[in-house]
Amino acid sequence: MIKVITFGTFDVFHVGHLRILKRAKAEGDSLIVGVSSDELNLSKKGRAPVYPLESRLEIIASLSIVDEVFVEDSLELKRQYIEQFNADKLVMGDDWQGKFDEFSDICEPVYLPRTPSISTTEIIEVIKQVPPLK
Ligand code: C2G
Repeated sequence: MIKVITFGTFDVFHVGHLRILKRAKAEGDSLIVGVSSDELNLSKKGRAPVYPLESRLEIIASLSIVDEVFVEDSLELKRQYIEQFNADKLVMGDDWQGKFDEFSDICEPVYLPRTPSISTTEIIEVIKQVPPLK
């Protein structure tokens, strides 16, 4: 039984998020997802998420490939989360390449290629440009 853990904000859920979760699940037998709190997102990205934590948690928890969700309150608690959930692998997109290698004493870090040409930031920009209805 290989347990996989991954982390993210998953704001304005899109196909890039879905694909990384599918590929994370395929790395093992069960998938545990840490969803960033609103405060963590604000401190990481300098803006509040569009979808509040409750909505983001509900979306992720409803996916059939996801076995467990929890709230990621701080980037500094990663080691604790990995131990708490007994994770064998930590999967992240390659925008985090090498960033979690310090945990290789307790689990295997795996970095997967991001889906090109889609991001929450870009979606927000595109929506901003939509002209108002006459
Ligand atoms: N992702 C992807 N392809 C995209 C966009 C995102 O594969 N086009 C992946 C990211 O690499 C990440 C996951 O989707 O593994 C979630 O992305 P974000 O919500 O942007 O997560 P982030 O804010 O980077 O939070 O402790 C780690 C952080 O909580 C990660």
